[in-house]
Amino acid sequence: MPVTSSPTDPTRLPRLPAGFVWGASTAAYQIEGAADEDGKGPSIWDAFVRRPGVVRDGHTGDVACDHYHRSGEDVALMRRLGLDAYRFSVSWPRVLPTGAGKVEPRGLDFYDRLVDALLDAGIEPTPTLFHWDLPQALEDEGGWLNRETAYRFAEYAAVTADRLGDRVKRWITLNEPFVHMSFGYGFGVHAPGRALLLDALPVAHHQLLGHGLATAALRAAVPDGQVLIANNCTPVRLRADTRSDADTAAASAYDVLHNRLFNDPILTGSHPDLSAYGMSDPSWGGVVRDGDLAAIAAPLDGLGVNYYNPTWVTAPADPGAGLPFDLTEPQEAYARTAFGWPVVPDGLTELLTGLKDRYGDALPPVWITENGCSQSAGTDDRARIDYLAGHLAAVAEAVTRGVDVRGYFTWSLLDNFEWAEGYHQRFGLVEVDFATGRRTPRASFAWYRDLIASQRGRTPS
Ligand code: GBH
Repeated sequence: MPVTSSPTDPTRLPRLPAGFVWGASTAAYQIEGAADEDGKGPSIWDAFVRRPGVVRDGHTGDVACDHYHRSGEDVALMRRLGLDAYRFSVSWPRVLPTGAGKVEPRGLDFYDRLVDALLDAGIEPTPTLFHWDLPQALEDEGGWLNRETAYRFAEYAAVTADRLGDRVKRWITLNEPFVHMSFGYGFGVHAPGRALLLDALPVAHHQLLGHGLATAALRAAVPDGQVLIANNCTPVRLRADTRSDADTAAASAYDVLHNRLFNDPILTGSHPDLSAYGMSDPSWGGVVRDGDLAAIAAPLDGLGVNYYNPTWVTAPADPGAGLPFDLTEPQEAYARTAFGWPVVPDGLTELLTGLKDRYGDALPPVWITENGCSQSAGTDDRARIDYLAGHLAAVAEAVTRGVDVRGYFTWSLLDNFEWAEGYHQRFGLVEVDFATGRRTPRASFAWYRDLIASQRGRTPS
């Protein structure tokens, strides 16, 4: 059955505003491989994946999609899709092998060539400066628990923008500082593998400070550039059978930790009062210094939002022990991705209108910087088409309700190294055979290509 006769016919999706930017996302450690080539230093992920038992089947990103050697082929795929923009990340230890000091020109050369190839293909390069692959040398000094890392991040931003800023005009500082803090330092399921629970909170502030200082560095290096951050945001929901005051308080606490801890400082210039939600950290007072919030709240050109699904929360079974909420499951029988994540497109409308309600005029234009789903191997990925169609309709609905959304980057262009899941979760519009590196576009690839063309009012070629 041809894709165009299905209910997800791309020509029948609501029209996004003129000039809407259509994109796809990837990240350095998840696709590049070439883990120690051309002078690249080790990152915390190069170290973490070597610990026994932390990544399913001991997979590593040593080779991944081998994008470092196949970027020409990958840009050709993007051109076939008709992408307006490509969001990739720059590997900090490729540019600065020990995180600071000596620059590795071969690392910058790789991104320089990639940027030129993208521009030749009419695709806007949209780099993210930090997608979790901190140079191991900085981890040895405490990583993001150490305030100094924020200053090193701004120096790295300046070096990278000095080289690419004549051609790259839209920059993203951090990817999902919440997930890096909680998975990396709170629970230890991602690099650097520290399980500090709420003692990880300084990692939030130091990443935000790094964002603010890097924003200033990017403004100086690229005066006509735009700066964004990509925050992982989730609407917080309660089950119908758990709606006591304690449940409501738990939902507020989770919203503060996941969403507001990272959006409030940037958009309003103040941290939410964590202690009012049962999350005090004894060191927090000393962590936040005079002037930090002014740097963090520097005006942004856009807020990047990575959305996968809502989060269901209840009051903690054991109040007083650990966190002031428990995560739970919805009662509704939602479709599930291969990862087991519920498919809830209206959660994206709820999230976007909720941001507008909360921040009002302080909310800059929003960009969906990630959205997508994992599916089992094979190229007939109808469930992915349903997922994307549903979520794009949800974006269109939010636009109708007054949210200024400027672009959409699907996660992901390629199957790739899915962190603790290794190569077991496949998020790509393009299937990758990791034994050979062979790329095979899926049904969703043709669908997304047709969607982009029809949104532009053209017949797909
Ligand atoms: C992003 O993180 C990353 O930026 C990207 O690198 C990654 O490959 C991609 O998403 C796919 O994972 O079990 O229902 O509670 C996403 C962060 C955190 C979002 C866990 C979904 C759990 C859903 N994710 N969350 S659920």
